[in-house]
Amino acid sequence: MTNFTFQVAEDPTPEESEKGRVLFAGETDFLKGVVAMDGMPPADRLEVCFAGRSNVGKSSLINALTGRKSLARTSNTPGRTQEINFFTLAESHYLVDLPGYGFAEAPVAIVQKWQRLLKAYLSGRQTLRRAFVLIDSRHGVKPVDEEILSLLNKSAVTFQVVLTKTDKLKKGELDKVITQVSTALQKHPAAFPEIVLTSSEKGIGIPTLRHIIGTLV
Ligand SMILES: Nc1nc2c(ncn2[C@@H]2O[C@H](COP(=O)(O)OP(=O)(O)OP(=O)(O)O)[C@@H](O)[C@H]2O)c(=O)[nH]1
Ligand SMILES: [Mg+2]
Repeated sequence: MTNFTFQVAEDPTPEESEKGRVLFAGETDFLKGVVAMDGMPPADRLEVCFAGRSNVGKSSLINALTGRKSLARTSNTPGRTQEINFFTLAESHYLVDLPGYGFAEAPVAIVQKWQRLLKAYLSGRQTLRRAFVLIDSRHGVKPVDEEILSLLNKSAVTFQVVLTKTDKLKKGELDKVITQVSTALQKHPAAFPEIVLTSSEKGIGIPTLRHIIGTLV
């Protein structure tokens, strides 16, 4: 077993923040929703995706990053995002909102279809620079998250864990979940060794994530 140490991503310096801000101040638009690999837009620019369990806050995070309240559709109903949604950012990036996994109430056939598409996407997209795997800070890494982490590992896609909804936790609780997540990540060499703490609701960690996306080449 590898013995990486995982750290909480530091806040960017004012200059770094500014670069991230400028990137995300660029025009953002919904491009298309994709249900099959042959519907993917051309792989002609840098791409990052947001993966995670249903209801973890993927669409909310895209809205917080872009500063647009309803660019990506959010909902209290798990399983809201059912297609792979492509958003353009400043003509240089795609932001990709993935359907949530681990939604027990969806029909089996639908779940299998999503899983196949998700696998094909994660293992076959040349321009995918980083997958952000969102983990609800109240729950930590669950067995269903392990599946996606293993898939990313096998596909050699660098992934970075983003803890969501940290506004719901107390300081001590946050430390516990950081330890749990770090331990779970030990066995995944494709894991980027920094964890990002966020709250889309309070804007926590948003400049940090903008900066990280801005530094990918
Ligand atoms: N308190 C709090 N609630 C949040 C935060 N981010 C998202 N939520 C809530 O969590 C619920 C799910 O958010 P979504 O962004 O739709 O989640 P998703 O991961 O896109 O869900 P699916 O598309 O169904 O997989 C919504 O009710 C959001 O308002 C946050 O930072 N803090
Ligand atoms: Mg969604």
